[in-house]
Amino acid sequence: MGISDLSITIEKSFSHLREREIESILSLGNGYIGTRNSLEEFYPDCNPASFIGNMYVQGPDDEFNFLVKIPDWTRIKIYVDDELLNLRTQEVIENSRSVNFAEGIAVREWKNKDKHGRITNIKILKYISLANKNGMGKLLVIKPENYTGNIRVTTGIDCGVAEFGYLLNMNSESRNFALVHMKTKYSDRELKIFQKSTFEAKDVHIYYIENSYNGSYENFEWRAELGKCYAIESLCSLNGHPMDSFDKNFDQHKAKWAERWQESRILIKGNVYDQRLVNFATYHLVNSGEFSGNSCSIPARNLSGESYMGHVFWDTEMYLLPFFILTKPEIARALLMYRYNTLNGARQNAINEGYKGASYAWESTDTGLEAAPSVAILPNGEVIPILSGKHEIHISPDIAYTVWKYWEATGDEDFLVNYGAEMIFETARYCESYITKEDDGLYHINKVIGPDEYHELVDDNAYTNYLVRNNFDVAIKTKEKLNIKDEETERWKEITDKIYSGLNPKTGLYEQFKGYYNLEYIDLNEYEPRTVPMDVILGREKTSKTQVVKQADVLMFMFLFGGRFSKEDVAINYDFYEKRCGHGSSLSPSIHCIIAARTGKIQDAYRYFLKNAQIDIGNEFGNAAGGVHIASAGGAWMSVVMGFAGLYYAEDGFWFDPHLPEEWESIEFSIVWKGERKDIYIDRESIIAT
Ligand code: IFM
Repeated sequence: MGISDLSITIEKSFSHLREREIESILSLGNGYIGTRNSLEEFYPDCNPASFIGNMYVQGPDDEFNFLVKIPDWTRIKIYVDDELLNLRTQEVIENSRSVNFAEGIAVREWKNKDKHGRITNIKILKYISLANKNGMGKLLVIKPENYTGNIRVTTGIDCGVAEFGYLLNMNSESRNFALVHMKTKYSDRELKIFQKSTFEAKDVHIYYIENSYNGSYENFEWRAELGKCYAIESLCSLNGHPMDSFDKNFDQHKAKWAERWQESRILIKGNVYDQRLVNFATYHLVNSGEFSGNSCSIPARNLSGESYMGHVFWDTEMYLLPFFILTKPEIARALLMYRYNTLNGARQNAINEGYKGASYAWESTDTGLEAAPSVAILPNGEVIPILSGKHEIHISPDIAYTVWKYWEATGDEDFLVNYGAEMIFETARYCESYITKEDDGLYHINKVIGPDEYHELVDDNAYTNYLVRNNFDVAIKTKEKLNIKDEETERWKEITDKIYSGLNPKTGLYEQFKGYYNLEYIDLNEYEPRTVPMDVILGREKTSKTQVVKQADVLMFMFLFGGRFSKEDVAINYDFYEKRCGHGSSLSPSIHCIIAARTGKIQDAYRYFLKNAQIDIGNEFGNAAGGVHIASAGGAWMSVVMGFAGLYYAEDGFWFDPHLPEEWESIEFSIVWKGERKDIYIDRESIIAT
């Protein structure tokens, strides 16, 4: 694999073991449509999949809904004198796949020698438009290198990969374009995918459409002359016939990517590899966000794979929103509007659990109703309960936190007054109904799961309590802004004063939850090097009885509320918890990077920066096949901007406390602060914001 400045290339790419991982890493998207980058002619090892951000389906026997795999618009088959070109059975002279990050284009170069010695040069470009929410395109260029012969290209939309249990094929009869028309089986929602191609060559050719249950294809047949290039341009679109020309669409898409790079790019001087890692992350962040929001959000694996079934987690608010708030606030607003639009679902969750206000779903879909499974089946067949849906309640105050951070950075009063306030109040009401006042006169939150999911049903998880307290805090501030004085505000004030925190003022250390210190200490070094998470090595039960932490928990809130803690206090907690963290989640290393950088432990920070930024490229967790870990892309951006550049912000301004890694000479990026774009330059001597 080669990663150059603004592209990533996978050479000789047909490896059975890595194929599905490559499809994720090289995926395309625009926040509304997402497509895995599969080999267009399809092999059994491939897992081609496309998703639409809000197209969730649920059957009568399903516990929850999930993003459905839609038909594959990328399918192309090439026949030379009726022989299908196939890189598994014929000689592959060259086959490489890349994504040109700068323009959001997937590029495949394939030179194939068939059994008769005929060499065909093929180039395929694919894109999902960043300028047009419903648009996709593919360009095929074919050149017979050493022969003249008959070529047939079948290009279109394949239904074989779609989930027929959930989609009904309406069997359209199209005449001069390809069209797949489907309906969701249980909700009657329509889906149409069109494709119209143009074949520029003057040569006489045959064109026909083939429609069947398995798909809709345009076919081109012609006599191809030795050494001549033939191009077929295909415009695809959702729910409407593509009207524009291929060139116009393609140009708009490329122009939009150029604009978004301008707004989002981080420049690192001094280390080319690190620059490339950050570009990789930025590419996926931009493609995840553009048309996301309002009716859909960004799933944990973006729209690039089936893991987590397209469900949306706290990952979006805590790991992706910082990037959007500071580089493209309108996308951040749309993503928060998704939470506003699912507030009724969150209210229903609270009622279902016997609480008040709004309880956001730990795993959210289009309705906001809880979509976390209640059980999972382990590889050994054991069925275990999944408690996160009922107990990982920090998602609600996490959303309130992000609403407030969005308001701090943008000053968007309209959003706060008309939408944000309601979310903040409703989540505060939920927290109030969950919390209990105990005999010690303090407020406690019992039986929760914090970010560290190795320890379930714990009391007074420090992260949850801190975020809940902040939820009341921002609710009180919002009420003050809106001139609301009422009894509930008084109650919330009392809770913020008297909520249990787990802090030992003498040592500066937070206990992750009550009783954590009594658990068995495990020296994680003894298990290194390891390729599997600690809960797999020790077993779930045993892990829960140890101090091994799955991911940043105390360190997570110290990151979120950075400006409030002294460096010494942060360092005390880092030294304690870093030793105990097994990084069983991809969300963990980036937060360790930021905390280490902020406390001046640059070598640790750099090590964690690499660990995080290589999660997908290096398949560090072994599960990239399930889709890109989009939170780790957000974590890479945060590591540079909030870690090494040391950006902090509050309502009245932003500031930097940089700690650059040894090899980095400078960092440049831009942020939007209260509607104005600021260019930031940081090196060892200066911090310049213009
Ligand atoms: O949200 C995360 C969670 O913190 C750890 N398990 C995976 C989820 C989705 O990324």
